[in-house]
Amino acid sequence: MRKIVFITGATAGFGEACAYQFAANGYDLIINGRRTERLQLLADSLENKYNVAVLQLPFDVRDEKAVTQSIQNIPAAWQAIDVLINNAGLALGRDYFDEADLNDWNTMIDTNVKGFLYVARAVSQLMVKNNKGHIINLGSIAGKEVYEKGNVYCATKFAVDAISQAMRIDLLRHQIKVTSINPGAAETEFSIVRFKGDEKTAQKIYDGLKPLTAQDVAEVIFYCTTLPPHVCINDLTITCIQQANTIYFNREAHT
Ligand code: NDP
Ligand code: 8X3
Repeated sequence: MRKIVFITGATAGFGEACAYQFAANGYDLIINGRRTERLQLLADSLENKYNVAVLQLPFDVRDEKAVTQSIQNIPAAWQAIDVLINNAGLALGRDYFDEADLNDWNTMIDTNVKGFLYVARAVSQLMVKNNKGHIINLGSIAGKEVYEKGNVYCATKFAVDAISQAMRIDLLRHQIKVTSINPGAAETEFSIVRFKGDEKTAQKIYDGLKPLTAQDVAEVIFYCTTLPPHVCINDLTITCIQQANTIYFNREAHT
């Protein structure tokens, strides 16, 4: 029987790379994001390249009703989800606490915490029904250690860390695996989104670095799903070799 992976935020970055990684390994895919044209292009590409089945599930994770209804109405043939990659998320702004924009804070909290919870809850209910499942939550190194001007983005990822621990405890009785993946700097659309389209400022984040790629992260995520049924990687922090934590980088090492 073919396996099914459900990926939120599959239209870019880690989510998109995971879609290719899992499709290459024979998974059928449920893909989510708000940009429907990108979802369509991705679905076409995955179907043509890997001969897998793809179900598009466009919704904004902040929309509680849309999330719950879309997931509850997943066609019966698609409900036995093996892996959820709970990935949709973003940072907005990098400002001192007293100068930050409240809209940015609200959007990050609504997406990274509340949206993340809506998806995890609805999918975990399907997994409980089917008596199997592996939930992979995208946290961040920013959820392990706060950095200057990281304030609320870091807080949302600390929340992801706490929720992952809580899920692991509460889903223990159903033997559902919960893995928290915590990448450091990775070059995706993340910084362009964070700096609201300012590509020059976004690029500075990676100056002198060979950062993680989306593919690096997708390969690690996929690896976590290949272990025997009794083995679970609970929590992983991944950085490029030039990053020690959220603050210390060796930007001179890369030429
Ligand atoms: P990208 O910006 O490249 O991709 C983000 C994805 O999330 C897009 O597919 C976007 O799709 C989706 N998304 C954002 N908001 C929503 C929403 N409201 N509803 C549905 N989908 C949404 O970023 P990354 O791939 O880098 O980030 C993915 C996750 O990894 C995030 O949770 C991020 O916090 C985390 N992370 C990123 C790191 C990095 O350095 N890149 C490091 C550590 C963690 P669309 O716009 O089409 O809705
Ligand atoms: C993204 C990594 O360090 O830019 O979560 O916050 S960082």
